[in-house]
Amino acid sequence: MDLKLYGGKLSPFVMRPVLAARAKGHELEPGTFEGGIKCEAYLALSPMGKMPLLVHGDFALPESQPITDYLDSILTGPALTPADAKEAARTRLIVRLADLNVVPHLGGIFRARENPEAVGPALAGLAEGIAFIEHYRRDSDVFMVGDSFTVADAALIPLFFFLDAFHPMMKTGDLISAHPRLAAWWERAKASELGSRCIAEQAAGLKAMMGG
Ligand SMILES: N[C@@H](CCC(=O)N[C@@H](CS)C(=O)NCC(=O)O)C(=O)O
Repeated sequence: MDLKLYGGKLSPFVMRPVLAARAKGHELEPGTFEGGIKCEAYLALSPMGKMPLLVHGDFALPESQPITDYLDSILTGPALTPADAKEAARTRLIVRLADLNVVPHLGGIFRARENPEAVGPALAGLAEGIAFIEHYRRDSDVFMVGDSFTVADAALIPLFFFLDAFHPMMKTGDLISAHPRLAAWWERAKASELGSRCIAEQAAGLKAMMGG
C-alpha cells in the first residue's frame, strides 16, 4: 500500500495514527518530509503546515483524527470504533473533548520555562478537560471506552505521556491520579505493549528535543 505518514514521534498527533495502525496490526513509521513542514511542496498538500500528514497515493490528508479514522477504514485488522452507535459516539466524544479541552492547555505546560505565569491556568484547564472526559467514562470501561482498544486510546495515550513527563516539574501526574478509574486505565495503558512502546518513543523524542 502506497501509504506515507509524515511527522516526528514526539508529537501526540503523529503518534495517534501510528498507534491506531499498530493496533490494527500495521507498522506505519512516520518519516520526515523533504524540505520540512513549511516548504512549498508540503504547504501545497497541507496549507496549515502542521504534522501529521498522510499521503496515500494522490490523496493527502492532514489532521490526526481524520487520518486515524481513515486508517481505521482502509487497513485490515480490528475495528477501532465500536459497532454500537452509542459506544461509537462516546468514543468520538472523548476524542473531541480531549482535542477541545486538554490539547489547548498542554502548550502552557510545554512553555513553562519561558512563561511560568501560564502554568497555573494551564493546570486548571487540564484538570477541567480531564474531568469532562472522565464524566463520560464508565466503571466497566477497561480501555478508554469499552473492552477493546479504540481510536480514543490512540488519541489519549500520547497526550497523557506529557502529563507523566512533566510530573517532576509540575505535578501533572496528579491530574490523572485525582480520578482513580482514569488512573487505573493509564496504568494498564502504560503496561500494554502498544502503550509502553509509544511512551518510550515519545520519551526518546523529548530527550532529543531537550538536547540529549
Ligand atoms: N490539530 C492538529 C494539530 C497538529 C499540530 O499542532 N502539530 C504540531 C506538532 S505537535 C505541529 O506540527 N507544529 C508545528 C507548527 O505549528 O509549526 C492535529 O490533530 O493533527
